[in-house]
Amino acid sequence: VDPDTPPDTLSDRSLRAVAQLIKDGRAKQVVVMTGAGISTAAGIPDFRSPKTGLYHNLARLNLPHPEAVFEIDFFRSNPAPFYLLAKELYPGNFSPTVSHTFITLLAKKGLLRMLFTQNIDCLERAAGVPADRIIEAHGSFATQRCVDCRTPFPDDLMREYVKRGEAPRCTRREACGGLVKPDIVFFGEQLPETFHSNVAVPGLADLVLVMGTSLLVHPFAGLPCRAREGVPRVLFNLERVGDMGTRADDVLVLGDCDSGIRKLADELGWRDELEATWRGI
Ligand code: CNA
Repeated sequence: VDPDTPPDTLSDRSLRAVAQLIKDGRAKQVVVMTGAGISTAAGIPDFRSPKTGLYHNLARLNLPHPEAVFEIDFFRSNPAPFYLLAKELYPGNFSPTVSHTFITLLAKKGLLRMLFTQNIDCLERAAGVPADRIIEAHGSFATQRCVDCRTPFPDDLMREYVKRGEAPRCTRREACGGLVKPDIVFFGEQLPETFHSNVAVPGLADLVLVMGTSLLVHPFAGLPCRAREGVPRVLFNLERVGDMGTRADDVLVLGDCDSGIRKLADELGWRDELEATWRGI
């Protein structure tokens, strides 16, 4: 979009204008879309950042290609690399960031319509975002089951296996013996039903916040496009991604997302509450 094109809804393409929209009560159905970039400050590497990303560091595991760690056929033949990674990423090892906490504040204030996350680290739940406001589009480590007979596997046992970096086997009475995998979506697997049943929700948003995602993985990457024309969409990311910035009401906040979120909190007058809530988690 021509930078001179005036926005339809915002007074200008700035965080101050976005904050004003919220303060005026004109943004009450906020839809948030997040990815690995909101958890890097918690110490969890993203996939694709050069040098620090997980894919870069998976080179040491001798995979045919880095994505193989999340491919179901590769997992069946060699689950060890995935479990090495699971040991590192398992919930409980990390704390939510300022960006996660901001989403909790939106929910507390009754402004969060829905959070769509690609993350599997469960940090949104840990930050206190209500479960019924979260769509974990790529599943999570919260539950697990046998890849063959689909029988769920107990959480406490799973935790022990993951701590040891070992792949558990199905313990169903009829001795299935299949590999157990957390309910995170691997390449080629269906997204959870809750994603499909809520996929139209971004069309109901009056404000969209996109944070810490490369918007490269479909169908998730298509969610921001579902916002109606004239609905402001704000990107908090290190780089410009997807079609963000192509609409007159898009605001690009390039840089680390915690800094961007703190700026928005400043504009809203929520900064002290944000920091206090974050410290209290
Ligand atoms: P990605 O493709 O690795 O992209 C991350 C994006 O975030 C990139 O555009 C980065 O520039 C940006 N970024 C990194 N750090 C910051 C930061 N501090 N502030 C702002 N922006 C930042 O990750 P996506 O989530 O887009 O890709 C989808 C995959 C990654 C999903 O299937 C996830 O399950 C998967 N993943 C999840 C986690 C997690 O749960 N924390 C970690 C790694 C990968």
